[in-house]
Order: sequence, then C-alpha cells, then structure tokens
Amino acid sequence: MKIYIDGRYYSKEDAKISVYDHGLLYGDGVFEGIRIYHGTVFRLREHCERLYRSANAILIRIPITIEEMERAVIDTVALNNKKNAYIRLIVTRGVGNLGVNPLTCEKPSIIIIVDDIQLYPEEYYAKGINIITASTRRIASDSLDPRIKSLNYLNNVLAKIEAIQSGCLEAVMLNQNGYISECTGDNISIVTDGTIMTPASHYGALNGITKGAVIALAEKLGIPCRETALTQYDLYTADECFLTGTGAEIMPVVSIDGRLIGNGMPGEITKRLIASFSEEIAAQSG
Ligand code: PXG
Repeated sequence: MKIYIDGRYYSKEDAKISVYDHGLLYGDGVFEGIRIYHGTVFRLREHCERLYRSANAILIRIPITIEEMERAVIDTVALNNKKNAYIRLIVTRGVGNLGVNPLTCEKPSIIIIVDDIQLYPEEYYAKGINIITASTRRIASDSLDPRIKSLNYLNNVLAKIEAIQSGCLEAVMLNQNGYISECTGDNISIVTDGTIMTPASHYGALNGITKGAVIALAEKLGIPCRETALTQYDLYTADECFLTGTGAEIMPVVSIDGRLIGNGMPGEITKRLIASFSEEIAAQSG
C-alpha cells in the first residue's frame, strides 16, 4: 500500500504525521471519502469541489490547485492498483504550536489513503436496517455548519454510539429545532405517496454526493423528488426510507424507533434506485 503525504509516497508503516499537527490536536481539518468502481474514481470533481469549499469555510488554503489534487488522487489510485476501493482524502491545518491558534501552522498537509471499505454487512442491502433517533442533536449550523466535512466527527461519533448501544447500525439525528437532519455517516430520504423527500442541507445535513446522484437518477426515472423539511412523524409514516452515502451507497431502512416503515421490507422505489445506481456505476466505468 502506498500512502500519499504532501507529494511523497510512504508504505502504511511509514505513513506518519506530526503529533503537533492541528488535525490531530484540534480536529482542525477537512476530508472526503470517495469510491473507486472498476478502476474509475466516482465523481472525483464533485468531491474535490466539496473539499475545497469545506477548506475555504474554515480558512484553510489548500497549497495545490484542484486540478493538481485530482491528479494526486488519480496517481495514488494508479500506484495502489485497486479496482474497487475507497479513497480517504484529508487536509489538515498542518504542524503548529500547542495552542488553538491556527496561524502558528505554516502549511496544510494533504494525505491520500486508498484502502478497502465495507460499512454495512452485505445481507442488510436485501433486508434493510433498523435505525433509532439519537438523543444527540446535530451540531447547530451557526456553531459549525454540517455542510463542512470537517475532521470534527465527535457529534456523529456520540450518535453512532447511541445506535450501537441500541443494537442498531445507524442513528438519525435531529437539528436544534427538532427537524430531521441526517444520520451519523449517511443522508436520509423517505418515499411518501410516490415522492422522494429528503431534508434540504440547511436543516443541518452534509450536501451528500450520493444523495445528489440519487436525485439525478430519480429525475431520469420520472420519480418526483423534493428537498424539504421533515419531522419524526414524516419518517414514522413514510412508505419507504433509505440512506445514501459513499460508504453505504443506498441502504433501505425498515424500522425507525421501533415503528415499521411500510410493510417492514425494502420499498419498491428504493429497490429501483438501488438497481439504477448499480447500472450507473457499471456504465460510468465500462
Ligand atoms: N452525512 C455525513 C455526516 C457523512 O459523513 C454523508 C452524509 C454522505 O455523503 P456522501 O457525499 O458520501 O454521499 C456522509 C459521508 C465512514 C464513511 O468511514 C462515512 C462517509 C462516507 C464514507 C465513509 O464512516 N460519510
């Protein structure tokens, strides 16, 4: 395995960063998770654009251009010779003093890891998962906008622990006003009366690239789709529910807080989207 750090490649054993890096000391940095399908990087430009937007929002100036970043990702993928894998692209604030002040950090560091990923066991894609609502609220947008994909995942980690302690694989989080935002590592959507509905990102959700891909697919398939405000009642009374994310792809949800969604089986529209999504992946890579 070859890991990229600031323009050089290291083996997994030698890929190390300073303990003075503010990414470690303060979670001060941004990242992306990207998929490689059949040797092609999925939606690389979109991921890089989101990375640069996240960095800009927290005043990190990435020391290479977006084109150079794309090239670095593609080169690292080629060097690792993996056809189906996951890319973790990280930009940290860099090495500084002990002390929050980011101005002591001279240069942001760029790290690219290419490795395998499986977020959910395979059998759940056919039968769906149960989720709970976490009591941990999504961090408020005026504290740290959830559209920034930062290295600060503690809020999500706490909600994930709630999910696991309840025997679930994922938890949905509400925002400060009680509206549905997203899950700990996935966006959430429902289907009611044939319409797909998903919280708009200003309700406290990451602007998910998989969610965007699914909305585009829905349009192609002629399925109405709306980004809107959703409450727990909307989830409980939905005909179908599914999660979207780079790691998860499209995962059916069959119960929420003990309420069955639809008949407790993955819904028809969800299944159509899963089928179209895998066709799209096959087509873009073919
Ligand atoms: N919300 C959050 C909080 C996420 O972290 C998504 C939504 C889905 O966004 P994309 O753009 O991926 O469709 C994410 C993405 C992991 C892992 O290691 C998490 C994600 C992606 C890949 C791996 O848990 N989350």
